[in-house]
Amino acid sequence: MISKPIQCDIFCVVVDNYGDAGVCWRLACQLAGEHGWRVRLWIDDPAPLRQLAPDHAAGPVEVRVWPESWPHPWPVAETADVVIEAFACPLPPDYVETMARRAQAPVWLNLEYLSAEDWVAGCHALRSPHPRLPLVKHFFFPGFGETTGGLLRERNYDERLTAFSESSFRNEFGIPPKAEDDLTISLFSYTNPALPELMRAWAAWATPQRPIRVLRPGSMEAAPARENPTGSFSLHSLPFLPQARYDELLWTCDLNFVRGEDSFVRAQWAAKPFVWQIYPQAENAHRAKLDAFLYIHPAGPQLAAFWQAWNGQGTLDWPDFAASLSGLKAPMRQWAKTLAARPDLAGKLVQFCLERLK
Ligand code: TRH
Repeated sequence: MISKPIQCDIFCVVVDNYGDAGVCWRLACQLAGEHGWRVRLWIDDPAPLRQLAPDHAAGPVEVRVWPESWPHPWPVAETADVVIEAFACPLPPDYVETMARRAQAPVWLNLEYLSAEDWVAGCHALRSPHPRLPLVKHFFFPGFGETTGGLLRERNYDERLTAFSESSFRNEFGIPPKAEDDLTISLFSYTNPALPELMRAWAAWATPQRPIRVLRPGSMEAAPARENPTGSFSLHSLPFLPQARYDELLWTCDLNFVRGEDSFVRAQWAAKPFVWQIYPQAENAHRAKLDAFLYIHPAGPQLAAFWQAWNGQGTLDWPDFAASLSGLKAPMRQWAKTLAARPDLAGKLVQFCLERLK
């Protein structure tokens, strides 16, 4: 018998940065807030979560820090109907033993990384029986195609966007009001050897008639804006914003530089031109992922040269990319519309679990 509401444990190991915690928190909030599940998020390092969701103690998810040592044996009542291990993080062995002692085995999912590669659709939902215990783990792959696990997108996304005031956001962070030809850019990236070159290109390209303002989130404190002598190029440091407010930054900008996984998805929902710095992997495994996304995106051919250069292949040509920006607006909006019309990841995951919990 499954409990009502459905209980779900999500396990997250923070490998680095914000993405592991960011994805888990977003999913956990949707399962609890939109689907009424009782969700616990087990996280080994709560530091990134404090920045992503400073008010996380207010709910709707119960956050638990992985204990140094787990009680042995783990009580059956302390397991859940649905168990999600994020990005193949190893579950505590005692917890797994206890999962097998439940009257009905939990639905056990490994939430995988996002990739646009072809093989993802074939691997989504595959079973992996436990070698010893009567348990089956399923692979749950996020993805862009209809036969994948979909993408995280909150039900109230459009409502929040409609209620958003760009002028209030600019005012709050001391960014001058938008003039017609001013280009506002958000910049969230890994250490990138191409950045100094890009900064120089921006400073050279900007004029008083077409100024560039770069908004760089992630500084611990907002610092005064830095400008070139004519004031046509300025760099504004913004604090690290809570997750929902990061969307507001993306909505404010004409062009967004994003990275990793979750900010990359948010830039697509924001439907503005964007540049992705992919998470670098050993033996350049990330190159195939980058190319796979460029292949499926309707503006892929126009984006390819600049994106590849931003990811270490080729030379950045800012004037050329800047000239393509207005033509990128329509395909970005079309792409967001196409993806938003598909079922979202949390909804698909709930459906998947309910079918197996009957
Ligand atoms: O931080 P990331 O690089 O995270 C990850 C990790 O490197 C991880 O190990 C890897 O597996 C994964 O990428 C692919 O980038 P990402 O995924 O974009 O996560 C950043 C999160 O931080 C995202 O949820 C958006 C959020 N964010 C804010 O909430 N406020 C901010 O001001 C900024 C800049 C980001």
